[in-house]
Amino acid sequence: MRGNTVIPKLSRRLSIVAGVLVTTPLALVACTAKSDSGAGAVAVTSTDSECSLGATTASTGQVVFNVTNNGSKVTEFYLFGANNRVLGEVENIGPGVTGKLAVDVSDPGQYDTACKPGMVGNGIHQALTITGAKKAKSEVPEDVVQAKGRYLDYVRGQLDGLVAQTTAFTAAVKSGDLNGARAQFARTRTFYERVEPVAESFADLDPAIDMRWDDTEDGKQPFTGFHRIERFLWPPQPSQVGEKGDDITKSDLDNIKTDTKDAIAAEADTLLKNVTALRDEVKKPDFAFEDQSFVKGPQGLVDEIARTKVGGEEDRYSRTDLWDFAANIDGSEALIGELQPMIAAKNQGLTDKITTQFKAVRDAINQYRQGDGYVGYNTVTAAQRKDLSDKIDALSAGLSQVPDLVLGK
Ligand SMILES: [Cu+2]
Repeated sequence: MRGNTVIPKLSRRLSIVAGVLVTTPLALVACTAKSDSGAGAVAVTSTDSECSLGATTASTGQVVFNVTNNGSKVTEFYLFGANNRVLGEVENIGPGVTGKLAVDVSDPGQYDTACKPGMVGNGIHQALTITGAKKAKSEVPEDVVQAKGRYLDYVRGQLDGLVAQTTAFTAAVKSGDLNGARAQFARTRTFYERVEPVAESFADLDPAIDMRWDDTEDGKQPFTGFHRIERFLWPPQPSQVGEKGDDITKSDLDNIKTDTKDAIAAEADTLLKNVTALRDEVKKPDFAFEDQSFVKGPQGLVDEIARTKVGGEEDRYSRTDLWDFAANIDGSEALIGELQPMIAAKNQGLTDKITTQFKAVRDAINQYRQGDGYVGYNTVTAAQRKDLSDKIDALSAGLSQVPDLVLGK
């Protein structure tokens, strides 16, 4: 998980703050006037304490959100569909900046949106009603549809691996074989980190499985999943308290008194239950995820590392971050592998560039290999982290050209 994506259940979110009046921009009027086209743009204004939608209804078809951040903190915006699934999100919108989200919405009905100023907590939710006739999804080239099908097979295979490894990992935790559990922790997470674009579309399961302490609002929300167990296996020390990304906060350190053997055994059971639920959901024959998530996945995985992992915040107790980086790159390469024929047919130069950039990142990560794993990330210096991050940024820039290219836009 990229961190900071805790979202409460849909049922808890439908108490909506009513009566926020926003002047409708002219562009919106012009757009929604063509009601038969199904096109519409919703202006969203995010401040540090409010999330205002310029319209509370939109039409089926492509729904565009122009999200302006008038607050002082970086914000995010989400659209949720049935079963609390994330249909689309736009992240990292800085103060004063407008981010755009375009989502194909085929079914009319009640939807939910959220702004998340500061990228922490539950977010500020507003309902959105989608009206109009059921629409076919916008046309996606047939080769992309087929590539997505093959990618889904890969994801399902990884999730089988995740369930098997988590079964062994949680059994070790519960039996008191803590050295065995420590040895399995990073390897178990690899299966999860490879398929994050799919896992993250489950707005309840992803945080429950992979949240960080930072997502708990200093302990106001329950701390669950892999990282809770990680903290039990590698208890933080007072000397680790500090302000940097991979430091431990005081509240986190104080909270370790709740990591009793019984509490952690219960967390282990819940973790296994949640990864199994994720596997079972994705295994359903009618499971689908957004075409946009698929074509943006390669860059999304790489940006996970660049934006929210290279500082060492993900695995701050165990220092196994390099395993996660490598797994994100595995997942990104698996996605690119499926898209490659389409990219190469249209732009061989880009294919070559991406291949070279992947190799540079892989080589950078591989220099930290030790045994069948990696050195502790605490031993990687600031200058080395910067070098890694520069190579990841270059790869991200290359991958950013992929979605429009393969969708033929
Ligand atoms: Cu993660």
